[in-house]
Amino acid sequence: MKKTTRFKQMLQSKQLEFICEAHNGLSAKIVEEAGFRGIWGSGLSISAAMGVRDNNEASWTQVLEVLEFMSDNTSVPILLDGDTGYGNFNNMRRLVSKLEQRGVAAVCIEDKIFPKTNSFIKGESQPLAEIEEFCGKIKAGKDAQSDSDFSIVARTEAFIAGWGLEEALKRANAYYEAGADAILVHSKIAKPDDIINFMGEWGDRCPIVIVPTMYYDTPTTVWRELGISLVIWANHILRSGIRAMQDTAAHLMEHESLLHIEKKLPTVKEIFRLQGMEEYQQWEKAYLPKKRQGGRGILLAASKGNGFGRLTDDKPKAMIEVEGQPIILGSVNALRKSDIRDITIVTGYKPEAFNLGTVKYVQNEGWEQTGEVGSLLAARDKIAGEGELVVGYGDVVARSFVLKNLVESTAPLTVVVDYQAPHHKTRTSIDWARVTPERVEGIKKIDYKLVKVDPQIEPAAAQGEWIGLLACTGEGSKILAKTLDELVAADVNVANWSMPQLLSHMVESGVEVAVQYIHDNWLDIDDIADLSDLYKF
Ligand code: SPV
Ligand code: MG
Repeated sequence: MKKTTRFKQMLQSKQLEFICEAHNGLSAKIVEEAGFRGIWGSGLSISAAMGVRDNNEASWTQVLEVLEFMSDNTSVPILLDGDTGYGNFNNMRRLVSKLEQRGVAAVCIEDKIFPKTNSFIKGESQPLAEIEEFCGKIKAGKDAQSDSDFSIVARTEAFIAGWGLEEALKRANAYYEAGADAILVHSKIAKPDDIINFMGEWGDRCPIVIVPTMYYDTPTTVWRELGISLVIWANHILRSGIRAMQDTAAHLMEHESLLHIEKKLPTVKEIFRLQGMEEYQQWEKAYLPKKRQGGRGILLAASKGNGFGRLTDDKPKAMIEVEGQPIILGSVNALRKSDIRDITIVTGYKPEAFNLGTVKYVQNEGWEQTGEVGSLLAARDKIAGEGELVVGYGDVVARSFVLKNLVESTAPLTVVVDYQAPHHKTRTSIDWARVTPERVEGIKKIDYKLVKVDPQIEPAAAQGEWIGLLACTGEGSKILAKTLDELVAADVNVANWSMPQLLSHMVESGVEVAVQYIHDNWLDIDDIADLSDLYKF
């Protein structure tokens, strides 16, 4: 049902209805969620929320913009407090059509002179509009509406301005005859007498709306017995918000701490809920290109490193700086470039030397005894997950395209193998890899699978060197985690294993590990001589 129709029915129904003030998109949503079947777009509250007075200081189009947010954010009808209609009959015509365009169900106009002042400020001194002029405005509004269910509520300020019952009745009747869908009778006294007297004479000519701000202690049963159609709680959401904001601001100023108030405040998550983030995320799934979830990286950097002399007195080799940049930072940055943002470094020797900001650290307490898998186990919590996982060494630096290609691999597990072990160094231990098919066709796209990684493989029998990088898809990360858990449960002292041992074991157990071939474009920093290679890298 249209909002206009619903509001009209609320006015015309025999039961007493309530609507509640709101002053922006957020408060409108809060009012709707509380269960109100309608919203009062209060002139006082909207102007106050803008930081201006209820004296038409905000232009009518500025009010309209607020109304648009309120209307877009809710499904219940809104009755706008349209003050005097912001001018004469012609302004009223334009107002009505603009409100209809923005999904506002109804407008209330009051018989004062533009620019008005709030009814509770020197009410008696405020002039009332000429009855005929005001009736012309009502007629103009009714003629301007294109939806026959749009409602115009005519508000008389006769009691506010001190004119009394007779004038109130005269005006109400004239407005009703001019076509108003309901009459709002406003009163500023602390008792319900004006309303009771008015209703005694009015009968049921047309629906009556009241605003019991001042006579708030009148029991609701009185309104029912009088046959009031609609009660407006006109400013109470704004007032409660003001108090809450004042309290919080004062507390923060005084205590310089969130400690005593944080738990009492709505969470940031609650803000997101009110903003409708869930709906956004559903559409995001439908319309945004499927983006990989930012994955996880684990860099194993527990060892001190033996070939660096005094350089590793106070830091592990991964933190030795070349041109002001720790070795490991190259890997961290390459991971980040591949959208791997959740990076964990497994530390061991001198963990306090790591100072890389937004990465996480876990310490392998047994780093002096364990093998690389011991370090991997220290980051066990980071292994299984939704996005990709990259496991690498803190002392291996690869160009970012190497990582990017690796992360994009769709195979559950993928390793990078240099098909021609670099000659630039004299290493004691090379992680030789056997790969099938054996014939290495340059870097052609062939489905190469790992057979084994082992420094003991005869160089002539190897198809290349594993460069120390392993990537897993979400599925692959679960396979890796399961393998590790089973090995731990089997009590085979897997913590002492090297990564090549783990990879070879997985392949032997039937897990497929894909191979991406590269040549060069990576460095393994094992000793001081390698640092000069890094300098040139
Ligand atoms: C408003 O809420 O802006 C009203 C009601 O017009 S009152 O403030 O009581 O005049
Ligand atoms: Mg008002």
